[in-house]
Amino acid sequence: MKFKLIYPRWKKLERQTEFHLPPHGPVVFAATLPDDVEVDFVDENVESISFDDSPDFVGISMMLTCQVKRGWEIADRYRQKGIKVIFGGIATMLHSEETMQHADAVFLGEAEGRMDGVFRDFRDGRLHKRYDYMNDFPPAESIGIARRSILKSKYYYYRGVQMVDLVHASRGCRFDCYPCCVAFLGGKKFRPRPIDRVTEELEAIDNNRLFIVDNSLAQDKEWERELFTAMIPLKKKWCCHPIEDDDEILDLAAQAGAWYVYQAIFDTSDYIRDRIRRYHDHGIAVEGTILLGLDNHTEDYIRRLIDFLMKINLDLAEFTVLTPFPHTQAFDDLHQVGRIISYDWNDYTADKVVFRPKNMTPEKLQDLYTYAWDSFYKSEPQSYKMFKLLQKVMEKEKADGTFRGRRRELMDSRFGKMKGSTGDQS
Ligand code: B12
Ligand code: SF4
Repeated sequence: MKFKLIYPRWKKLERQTEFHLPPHGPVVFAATLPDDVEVDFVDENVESISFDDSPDFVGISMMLTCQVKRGWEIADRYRQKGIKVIFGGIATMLHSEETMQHADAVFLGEAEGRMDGVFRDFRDGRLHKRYDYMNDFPPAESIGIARRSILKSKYYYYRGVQMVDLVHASRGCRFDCYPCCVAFLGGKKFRPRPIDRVTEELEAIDNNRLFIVDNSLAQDKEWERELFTAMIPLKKKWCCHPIEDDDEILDLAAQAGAWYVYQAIFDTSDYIRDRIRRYHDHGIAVEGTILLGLDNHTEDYIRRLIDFLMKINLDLAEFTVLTPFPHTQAFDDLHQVGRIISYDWNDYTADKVVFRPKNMTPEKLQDLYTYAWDSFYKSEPQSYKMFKLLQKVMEKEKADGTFRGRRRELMDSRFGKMKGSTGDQS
């Protein structure tokens, strides 16, 4: 059966250097499909969709709120041709009612162990409108090796440098932060995958540089200790969300190849200053993620926050504005008191102000957002800071003999990787 799986395009942050990472949800999902399903994957961020074909069944995988309207348009076109469409992924769960208007089926929840049933229903002509497995999580042991062979690897290069491959070692998050919908999606329980399954997957990936996309690695010290210890012999280099603030764990992470972390910077405290310093002490770089527009933010506060960022030697910074994504506390609070000014999901890119801030006008916050990017990258442009970060990983690779060389990268970027070298095990 021919199944066309589509990942709709979305608008990247206005000020961010534009590059594309290989989508993760679709490849993890593809590993759950029955063996006889032939997958044709299109990432619309890197190639256009040809609507001239006639697949047996279409799947649309949506991660972000700013993808949903495009996802619906794509579905409408296939459904006009009489082809059935199923939606899944994070943004499908966040926008399920609206998405149902454009779907033959919506799948809510994690796909492991469920696709044989869904595809049987499709073949038998009794596809359900809604498959709801929210809060009914499959065992972490059932998460297979992502089916990366569906990706067209030649697209995931930036100026001849291969982008990181994505992988995850756990699901769920035991924190429940104000602007975040992860508790709604994956529950508040930390669900680690068995470490041998993770290392098996890491070994199978033909890319030395990875992005471990887990919500936060700082959820279970013992697990981190075991995971990093098991990763040391693999000599991979990776970025991730926060790592436990503990010298022994940071040291193990560095030995296991921690390259840089995305770390939220929410105030100008000594705690934050020291947190960043401790990563640096262990040779781990830091990309600060800074959310602007919280209720305690005044113009003066934001300006001071940016001055502070310059002093703590962040390697990179990514600024976004508070965005009330559905199924977050932020959405409930702002919606309830009528402070949301746009419900157009295309505006929910995290660089547009879609609500009325408490201490300033929306226009002022929008200006401060631009000011933040401009000020931080004034003395050293973003591309230069990115290059310095790349140099750091190359130094680490040269030190342990894993450096692939620019020539090989350039060949791969032009001609794609040799067949069979994508690490797919499915
Ligand atoms: C990785 C990631 C990214 C990567 C994505 C890279 C890539 N190419 O994939 C990057 C760094 C680009 C990114 C960017 C952003 N992200 Co992000 N990201 C994530 C993260 C951490 C993991 C997503 C993931 O891969 N999960 C693992 C996969 C395996 O799970 P999954 O996709 O749900 O797939 C499963 C099922 O859904 C199902 N499935 C998937 N597809 C399909 C399809 C069909 C047909 C079916 C049936 C089933 C199915 O099968 C899979 C296996 O069970 C999530 C948090 C999270 N835990 O989910 C946030 C998250 C998705 N991001 C979020 C946000 C806010 C952003 C940003 C907007 C802001 C920011 N800076 O963080 C930016 C985008 C800004 C912009 N305009 O450019 C929010 C979502 C907000 C929203 N509603 O839009 C999340 C939920 C985090 C949060 N804190 O709330 N992100
Ligand atoms: S995923 Fe990050 S932001 Fe969301 S609840 Fe967990 S720690 Fe907080």
